[in-house]
Parts: sequence; C-alpha cells; structure tokens
Amino acid sequence: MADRYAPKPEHKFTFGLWTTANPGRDPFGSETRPPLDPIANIRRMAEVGAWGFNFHDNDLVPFGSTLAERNRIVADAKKAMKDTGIVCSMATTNLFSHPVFKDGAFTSNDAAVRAFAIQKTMQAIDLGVELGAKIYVFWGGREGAEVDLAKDPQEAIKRNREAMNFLCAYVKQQKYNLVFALEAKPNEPRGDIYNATTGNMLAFIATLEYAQMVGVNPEYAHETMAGLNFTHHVAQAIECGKLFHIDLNGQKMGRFDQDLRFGSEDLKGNLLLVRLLENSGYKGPRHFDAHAYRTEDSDGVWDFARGCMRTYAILKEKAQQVDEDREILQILKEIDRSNKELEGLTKKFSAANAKKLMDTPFDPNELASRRLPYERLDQLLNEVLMGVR
Ligand code: GCO
Ligand code: MN
Ligand code: MN
Repeated sequence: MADRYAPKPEHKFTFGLWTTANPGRDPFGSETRPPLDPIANIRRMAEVGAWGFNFHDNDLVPFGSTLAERNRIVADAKKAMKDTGIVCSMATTNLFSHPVFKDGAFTSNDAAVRAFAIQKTMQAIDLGVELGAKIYVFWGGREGAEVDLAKDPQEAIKRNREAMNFLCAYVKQQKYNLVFALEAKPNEPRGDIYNATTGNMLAFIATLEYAQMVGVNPEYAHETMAGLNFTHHVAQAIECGKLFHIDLNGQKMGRFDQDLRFGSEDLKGNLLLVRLLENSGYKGPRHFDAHAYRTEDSDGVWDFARGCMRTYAILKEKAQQVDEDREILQILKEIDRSNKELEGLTKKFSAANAKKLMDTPFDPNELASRRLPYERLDQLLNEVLMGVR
C-alpha cells in the first residue's frame, strides 16, 4: 500500500543546506558528525522527497572563494538540480559567522562593515537568483547588542532600514523576480536582537520604501523562545498579506534556540499551525529550519528530515479531520453568535450607525450566561490528535 504521508512536490517541503549539514557543534562541544558536501546534500534532500532547498551564500560557496571556484560550484549545483528535479526556493546571506560581523552587519557602528555587508548581500542575491530562488530571507543574527550604550537602538533600526531600501532598489534595478522575507528572533547569538518578534518586523516593514516587496519569515522556535504564541504571529502575518516564507521546527519555551525536528514539541500547537497554513491558502514553501539531535550520526540526519515532513503530512490530515468532525463542527456552530443587524451597525462608522448603537439595549448578564463549551471542544481536539476519534 502506498504511504499516504509520503512527501509530495505539492507539499512544498524544503530544507536549508545548513540544516541537514549541521555537524552537531554546540557552545560546549565540537562536531559529532562529519561535514556534508553541499552538492551531495542537495541530492540526498531530493532523494528523501524534499521539493526544494535553501542556502546561505557560504553554505554553497565558501567565504573568500575565487570567481572560478564559485562558478564551478554553481554549475555542480545546477546539475544536481537538473538530475533530481529539486528546486532552489530561497536564498539568504551569512552575515553572522565571520568575525567581521561580530558587532552586527547592517547595524554595525562601522560604516565599512555596513557597506561590506550590503556588498556581500548583493553578491549573494545574484547567486540565489542564478539558482532560481524567488524568496530572499534576512535573518539578522548579529544585529543586536549586549551593551546598549555602545549602539543606539534607534540608529540601528534606521541603518537596517537604509540597507533594506538599498537592497530592494538593487533587486528592482536588476529586474529580479525576488521578494524579501524578514525573520525575527529575540536573542541568540546576540544578547538582544533588534526587531525581536514577527510583530516588530511587520511594523518595521511598513516604514520601508518598497514595503510591497517585503514580508516576513516567522520561525516557530523564535516566538516560542520568547514565550509567545507562534500561530497568532503567523495569523497576523497572513492577515496583512505578509507571510512570504515560514521556518518550521520544534522548541521548548524559554530555552536557547533548539531548532528541533518539526512537531517534536507541542503537537497541538503545531496541529493548529498546520491547519492555519493549509486553510489560509498560503502557497509558499514549508521550510524546516531545524537540525538532528547532536546524538545522531550522518544517517540519523535523514531520519530527522523524513520526520519533519511526515509529521507535517500527518498533522495536515488531522487538521482536515478536525474540520470534518461533526461534534467539533456542532460546537463551533454553537459558539458562532453572528448577528447580521448588529454587525451591520459596527462594521463601519456612520453618524446614523453610532446613534442606533447608542440606543441599542444590551443585557450583559444574559450575554455572560451564554454557554462556551471549551472544555469539551479542546478534549475533542486532543482526542483527534491522540488518534481515538
Ligand atoms: C536560527 C535562524 C537561522 C536562519 C537562517 C536563514 O535559528 O539561527 O533561524 O537558521 O533562519 O540563518 O536566514
Ligand atoms: Mn532558530
Ligand atoms: Mn530560521
């Protein structure tokens, strides 16, 4: 029998080259896995059923490579893509590994570092577009501070804005078919990172010169680290037409950035997240920005990758089951207390509506007594999840 949870191209599952190549290094210990060549990585991703891959410039082309080396690697990557059918869905810049970026890239106090960061990003955009990327992610890992006296946070936001405006204009001048997706994170590697949440990013985007080509790339781990509700952030991004990309993974609240296998924590939260993505008509990639446990060997990495995709496919089925469950539907119907007349009054302000509303009598005690059977609703959701419905 065919595996109904097998990954399919229409799932749009993607992995960053850095995710499956993660060698298991952490602040307390060295690598537990050997390096993985990027071209072999691309081929293996295709083999396990990913639709696409993403990369930082230096995941593919090592920092400081010559033009000839770069071109040879690009040719090899294109061949792997052609042979396997995998696409390059997103590209991004590594503006965090080299010591030059130790105090920030676009927000550094040093104008030469800022200019170098923009130059490096222009080159990385060219590289991404050459491989077919349609989305370009900005994650400012070093755009933050430990010593707030050293960098004016307001100035940092302005510098970040200037960089975005410059790079948007570059994309337009080059006539690239590319949009930007900004990824927030509250901290790590910096003590505090500017634009710490997806909500901050949405507000920041509204101040950009080419705001229409800039959206967000929320990451499950990042809002969760901060103790926030990730699904609410994604919903807000969707609601304002700004969900351009998404980083899915697993994370416990209040910890360092764990980047665990998707669904390994908080299955209920992830079920509701998948339901939101699937029901919203979101067409973008489902990117797993995570890595295998440090305890895994090279083969275990692919168990990790398969697990991310399989969990998503299962949760997608469960979400559908939730939406078809008669008892759940009945409760949702019961708590949906729409009222055409009142809604007509409050939808849009007019003097007549305001007057009518002022004259409308309400009985707060009667309203408060209306039943909200959330215990039963949540139990039913749990039972779908536990597989007994
Ligand atoms: C993290 C971040 C990164 C970015 C990546 C792409 O957890 O450290 O999420 O993995 O997503 O650098 O910009
Ligand atoms: Mn992360
Ligand atoms: Mn990420």
